[in-house]
Amino acid sequence: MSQNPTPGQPSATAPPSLDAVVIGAGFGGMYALHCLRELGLSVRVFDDAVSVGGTWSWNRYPGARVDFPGGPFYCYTFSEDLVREWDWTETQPDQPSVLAYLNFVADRLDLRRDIQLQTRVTAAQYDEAAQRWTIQTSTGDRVSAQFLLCAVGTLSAANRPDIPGLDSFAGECFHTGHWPQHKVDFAGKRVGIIGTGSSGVQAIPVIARSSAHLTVFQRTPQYAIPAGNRPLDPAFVRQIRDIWPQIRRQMVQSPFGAPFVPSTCSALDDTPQQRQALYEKHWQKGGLGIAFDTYHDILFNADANRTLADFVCAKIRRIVRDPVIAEKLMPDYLIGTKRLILDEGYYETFNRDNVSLVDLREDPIEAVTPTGVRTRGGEHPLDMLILATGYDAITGALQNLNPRGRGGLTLKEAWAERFSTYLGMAIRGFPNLFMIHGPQTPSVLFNMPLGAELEAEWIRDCIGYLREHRLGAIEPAPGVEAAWGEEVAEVASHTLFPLTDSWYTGANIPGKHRQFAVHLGGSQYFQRLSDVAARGYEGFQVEPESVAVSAQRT
Ligand code: N01
Repeated sequence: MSQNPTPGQPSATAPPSLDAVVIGAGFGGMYALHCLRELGLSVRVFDDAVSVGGTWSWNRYPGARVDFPGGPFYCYTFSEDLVREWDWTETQPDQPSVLAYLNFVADRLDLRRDIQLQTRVTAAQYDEAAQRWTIQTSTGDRVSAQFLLCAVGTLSAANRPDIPGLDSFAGECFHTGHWPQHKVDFAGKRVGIIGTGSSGVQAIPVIARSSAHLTVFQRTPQYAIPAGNRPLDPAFVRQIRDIWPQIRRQMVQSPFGAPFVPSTCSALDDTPQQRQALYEKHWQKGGLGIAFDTYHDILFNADANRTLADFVCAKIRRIVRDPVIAEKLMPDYLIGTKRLILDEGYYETFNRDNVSLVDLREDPIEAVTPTGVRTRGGEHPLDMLILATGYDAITGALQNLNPRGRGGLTLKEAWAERFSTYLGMAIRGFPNLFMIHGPQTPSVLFNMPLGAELEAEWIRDCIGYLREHRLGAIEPAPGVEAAWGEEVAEVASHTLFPLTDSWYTGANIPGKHRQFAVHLGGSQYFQRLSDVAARGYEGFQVEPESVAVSAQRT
C-alpha cells in the first residue's frame, strides 16, 4: 500500500503522509489500529493520556470498576488467544485490572510502535481536492491522512460545573474523570464530593472509609444495585473459554451485548410475591440482571418499571437507619432511565458517623469558597473537593475536537442546532471521517469493547472496499442522516428512556440541545451495519480517487 514515512517528521513542503490517523487509544482506537494494519495501511494513533486505555486511563478514582457483566465478558472478544491468555480474577474488574489488561493487549498485538501518547490532536481539516485530512497536534506534529478515525470516547469530555467560586478553592480539587496519577491521600481530611452518578456512588464508600469526614452533595437521588463483585470461579472461566465462539455469537446477537438470554415475561403477569422473590434473588446475586434478566418490560412499561423502583426504594428504607436521610436518598424517576448504578455498600455508607448528606434540592450550593462549599444552609468546611459531575457525553469530545470538513465548515457549526450522523459512523460534509461509539450508535448501552470491535471491523471493511474500487472519498448521501435520526428517535420512543432528564438526552449540560444520543437497537443495529455493507455501502456517496490519493498508493 502507501509509503510509510516517519510520522511527525517535519517537512518544508507537505506534511508526512499516512493512510489513517486514529484519535484515541482506548478499547476502540487500539482495535481500530489492529484492524487497519490488517489492510496494510500506515496508521498513527494519537492520545492525550499518559498510557493506553482511554477511559480506563483517566478514571483512576477510588472504587472505579466495570459496571457491565464484567470478567470474562468485558474484553476484546475477537481473539480466542487473547481470551485464553488473560486471567480476569473478579466478576466486576477494578480500574487497575482493566488498565493492566489493555496494556497487555497493546504489547501482545505490538500496538505501541504506532501510538503516540501525551499528544492531543488540536486541529483536523479536510482538503477536498486531495481527499485527505491534515492533522495537527499539541506536540507540533502535522500529518496528512486519507482517513480520520475518531475513537475519542463517549464519556471523556469532563463536565466541570459552573459553580461560582470553584476556581477559588484552596484545597485539592479533582474531577473523577481526570483523576491524578499520584496516590490521593484522604487520611485525616474533610472531603466533599459533588455528584451521585456512577462515579460518585462508586467512590463514596471508599472515600468514606479512609477520610476524616465526607460530605456528599446530592442533587438527584439515585437507584444503586449491589454489584455483587466476587472472585471468578476458574471452572466457570474454563467452561466459557471452551465455547468462546458460541459465547461471542450470543453476545453479538443480544440486545445489550451480554451473554444472557433476555426474559420474555412481563413484570405485570407475576404476583407481587413472585416479583418480590425474583427481585430479591437478583439483589442478593448483584449486577444488572435485576433489570435485564427478570422481566422484559422494565424499560418499556411505566407500571412494570414501578415494581422494580418500589423494590429498590424499600431496600433503601431498610438499609439506611436514619429515616430522614433515607427519604433524602429516595429516587423518584423511572429506574434504569438514567444509567443503572452498581455499588459496593453505597446506601450503607450513610449509616457512618463520618458521612453527611446535603440535599441540594432543598439546600442548593451558593458558591465554592477557598475553604469549602457554601450552601443556602451554611458553610461546609473542606480540605478536598471532588467533582463527580459527569461528562458532556457522546458528542462533547467530538465537538471539542471540532474537525473542519468540506468548505471549512466546523463540526460545531454543523451540529449547532442538532447533531446528525448516518449510522452513527459518518457525518455528511466530513468525508473519510469515521467515528467509533459515535452519537446514534448503541455505544454506552451495549458491551462497549464488543461494540467497538464490530464498528472498527465495519470501518476496516469499508476502507478495504474503497481501496478495492479505487474510490477516494466516502460520506453520507443527502437525506440519509435525517432518516437515520428519525429511526434512532423512533426506537427510543418505544422505551421509557426519553422520559427522564439524563446524559443520554443531553439534559445534564446547561444549554445543550435535547436529542437522544443512543441507538437502542443493540444487535439489530449491528445487523443493519452489515446489511448496509452488503448492499455496497447503501446510503453513502463516493468519489473516484483524486490524483493525490492515487499517487500516495503507488
Ligand atoms: O456522571 P453522571 P458519572 N451541581 O452524569 C451531578 C459511566 N461510568 O461520571 O443527576 C450539583 O452520571 C449530577 O446531578 P443530576 C456510566 O455510564 C461507568 O457519575 O444532574 N450536582 C449527577 O449526580 C455513567 O452513567 C463506570 O441532578 C451536579 C452527577 O453530578 C457515566 O459514566 C463508572 C452538578 C453526575 O453523574 C457518567 O457517570 C463511572 C452541579 N452543578 C461512570 N452537575 C463503570 O463502572 C452535575 N451534578 C464502567
